[in-house]
Amino acid sequence: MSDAYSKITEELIAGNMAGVPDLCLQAVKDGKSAQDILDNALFPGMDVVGQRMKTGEMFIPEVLRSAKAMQAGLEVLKDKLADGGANAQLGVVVIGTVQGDMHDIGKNLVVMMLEGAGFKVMDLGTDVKPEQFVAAVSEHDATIVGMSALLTTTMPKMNETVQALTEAGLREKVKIIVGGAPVTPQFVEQIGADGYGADAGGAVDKAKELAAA
Ligand code: B1M
Repeated sequence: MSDAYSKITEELIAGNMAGVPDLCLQAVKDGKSAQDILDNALFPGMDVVGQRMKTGEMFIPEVLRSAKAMQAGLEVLKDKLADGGANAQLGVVVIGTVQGDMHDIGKNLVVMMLEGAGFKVMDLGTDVKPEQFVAAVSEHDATIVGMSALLTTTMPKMNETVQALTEAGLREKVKIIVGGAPVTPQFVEQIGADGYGADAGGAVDKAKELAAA
């Protein structure tokens, strides 16, 4: 890892909300791509935070500061993550983190990349109940629903949301993409969703594929 990337990783772990975006901007000016900065500086930092959270070396307030520093870094990279399709009209995506789950960094990254690819995105935020997904699909005439979950305990809410869409008579109208660290392709099949994104880029590829189908 380069010194510049090590510094970003260190500052992310330390929760430096001003330093992380400044360093990301500097890396962009030095010719690094946004994706490279994500893959080799920001993601490795969050991995360390996750490990330290698990072992009790970091507590929630510290993890939150790191999360905010990561979000600030993402904001700086946002425009550079677009893949040039910003003028395309690929459809409307309703997206959110499922009920009971407050994790939104990965979901926000998916939102940024979908917008960059040319989708109109209605971001419902976190802790989104199945009935809120259903209402938003009708209200915005959405063609794709995206759900994110980071907790094994909230994954069943994805299944409940698929069922709620079916009961509301909307299942045929929308394609459903799910993702988040504990989600697997097998789980996607199990709940009858249409696609899986292992990461934000994968989510966008799947959304484009489903939009074209
Ligand atoms: Co939480 N947390 N957390 N946490 N947290 C995890 C997820 C955990 C793995 C940490 C650990 O123990 N090692 C663990 C979950 C264990 C499990 O269920 N298997 C955990 C826990 C236990 C908890 C609490 C229960 C802790 C507690 O209170 N005791 C609590 C739950 C709160 C709640 O949600 N109800 C909690 C709270 C928090 C904070 C609020 C402090 C904070 C979240 C802040 C925020 O998001 N605004 C937080 C954080 C930051 C984490 C870790 C450290 C980092 C998550 C993250 O942002 N990663 C996380 C450990 C880890 O993942 N290493 C952890 C970076 C992000 C870019 O990756 O979100 O995976 P990710 O997104 C990826 C892919 O998953 C994918 O694309 C993204 C990358 O390109 N993706 C999609 C995501 N959504 C997608 C949707 C798609 C497609 C792809 O289609 C629609």
